[in-house]
Amino acid sequence: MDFEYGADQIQILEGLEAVRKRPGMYIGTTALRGLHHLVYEIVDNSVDEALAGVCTQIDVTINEDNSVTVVDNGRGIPVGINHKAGIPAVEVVFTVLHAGGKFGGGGYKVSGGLHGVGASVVNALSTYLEVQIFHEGKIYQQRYEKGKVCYPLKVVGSCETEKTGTKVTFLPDPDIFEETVFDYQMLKDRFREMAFLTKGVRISLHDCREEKKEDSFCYEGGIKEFVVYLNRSKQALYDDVIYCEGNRDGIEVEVALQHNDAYQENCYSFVNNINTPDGGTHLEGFKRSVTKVINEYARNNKLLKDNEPNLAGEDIREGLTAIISVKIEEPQFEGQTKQKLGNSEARTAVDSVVSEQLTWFLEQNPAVAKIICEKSIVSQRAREAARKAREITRRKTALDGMALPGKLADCSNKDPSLCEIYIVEGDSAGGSAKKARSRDTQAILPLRGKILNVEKARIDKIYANAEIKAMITAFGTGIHDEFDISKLRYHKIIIMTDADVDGEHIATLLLTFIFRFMPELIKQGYVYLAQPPLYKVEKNKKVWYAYSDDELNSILVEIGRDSNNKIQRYKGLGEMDAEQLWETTMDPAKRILKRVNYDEEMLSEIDLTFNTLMGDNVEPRREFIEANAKYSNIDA
Ligand code: TTJ
Repeated sequence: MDFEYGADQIQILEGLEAVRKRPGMYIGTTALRGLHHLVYEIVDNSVDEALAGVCTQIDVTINEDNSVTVVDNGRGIPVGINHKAGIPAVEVVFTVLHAGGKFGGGGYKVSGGLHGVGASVVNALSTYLEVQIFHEGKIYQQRYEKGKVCYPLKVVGSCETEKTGTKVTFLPDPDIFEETVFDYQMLKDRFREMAFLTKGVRISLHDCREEKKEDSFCYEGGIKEFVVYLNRSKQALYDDVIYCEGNRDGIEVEVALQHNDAYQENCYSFVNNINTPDGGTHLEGFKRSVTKVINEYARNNKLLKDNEPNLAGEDIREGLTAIISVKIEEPQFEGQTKQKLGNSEARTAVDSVVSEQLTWFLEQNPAVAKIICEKSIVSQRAREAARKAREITRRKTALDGMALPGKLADCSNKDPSLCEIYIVEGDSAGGSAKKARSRDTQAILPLRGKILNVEKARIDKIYANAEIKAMITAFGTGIHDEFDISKLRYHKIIIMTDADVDGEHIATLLLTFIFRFMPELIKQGYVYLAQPPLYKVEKNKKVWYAYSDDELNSILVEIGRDSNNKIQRYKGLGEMDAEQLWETTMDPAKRILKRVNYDEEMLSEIDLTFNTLMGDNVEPRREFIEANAKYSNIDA
């Protein structure tokens, strides 16, 4: 190495050594999520360049060896000597902790949260990292290994003089990361989101590994198009996406919103392009202004009479899809997971921009204003009706000491950790399950017919639904604010439906209900899907069950394909008698259960995904279940 290390460089190395010693302190985790953060960290630099208006294209490639290449057509990281450090600026970017990608100020640096730790952290955690800069007809290059400089920045070739940009390739160090294989879908989802949040930039993703894939995202409409995308499987209540934009005291505010005919509130907030699932001051400012402006409009236009109470925020936000995006120079994050914005000036900034521009929009678009007010008033009435209904149920349960639903065949054991409840589709399968079960620990709750889609029903109708009431009382935990996991009566909630499309649909609806009303049950791993067999094979009085086509084939190979084989394709649970149902699906010693799970950190993403999947499109929902129901024989 022909490079003399001075005191500055030694300090630098100690800095990066600290990153390798405690990677978790810098990127949160060395699991899959942390691995992907490396890519976001690098791409964020190019996005900053796009935000400055000097970069239009970002290409990300997952190479065959799982290294990643990011190329942009920005101005290029400066190659000149940084006088404070005495080395080229690009070297500072990759070797000095917290140097960030900014030189000469301006822009919004991301701090706190999980991003914004700087490219040097990526460098420190990579087996190697190579950077090329295209600048004034020359290609500059430098390589690092585990954060250490391999050679001083050098010119390795020439290019057209107009061409500018930066290219970075890095290979995450397997000594640091538990997982080094990138998940295409995870990157794709994030880049789509980034493209929505940075209007006009094109972000392309290429997978050069075994299964070749390619996606490209570019949205001229930015977050307006994001709202259209989120509402794509729903019916919008009006054509316009309402859009507000402005700058208050250096805080850039951008908001897009549109109501749909569903009842869920879908407000997603971002700070410096990073999702804040726990909201914070920006979201509070948004909610406050919307509530204020709509009430004012409704009063001024006599849509709300003088003697009627104000609309509550939740009434107005029923069926509302919104993106709230702020850019702030020094964001402060609060809360346990540091994902909640704390700066009070963000509250005022969003409130001011939205109040002004939403008021103006409503005045210009009275037809849209009327639709929003009327929808909110209907919601207000439904909420009032639901409150009354809930109060009645609460009083009843208090008096009756939790009257269990009549259809429930409860188990005799009272230790929840040993108890299971099977939620069974249909009365006939429910009957077989009741006969088959082990009475001591297995309870059966048969459900009749179609299950209510809680995404598509208003709250008063949900509380009035018999199947939903039965599940709530059987589980024992209560819901929402009153949810108490310590009251859970069964530590396994097992959804048992037919192994066909209808069965999967019903399972999805049940999962949706649990996810929306008692997410903790899924979070803590209490929810399972039963796996009934697809085939029964009989030969010479011996019986085999197959749970997949593959398994059927291997059984047939094993026992030989001949005319003595009798193969039965089960169309539903109802075709099995009690004994068969026990043997194949309910006997803890033999059955297979899939646990439904998602990890805490992915909650916000799943929430986004979940909403987009719960429209009328059946196919993606199934994918959701399959992707998230990890296959595990938990009894084995
Ligand atoms: C900063 O201001 C002066 C001109 O150059 C600006 C800059 O640093 N631009 C820039 C950095 N564009 N792209 C990057 C970048 C790209 C990648 C892939 C990785 C990193 C660390 C920076």
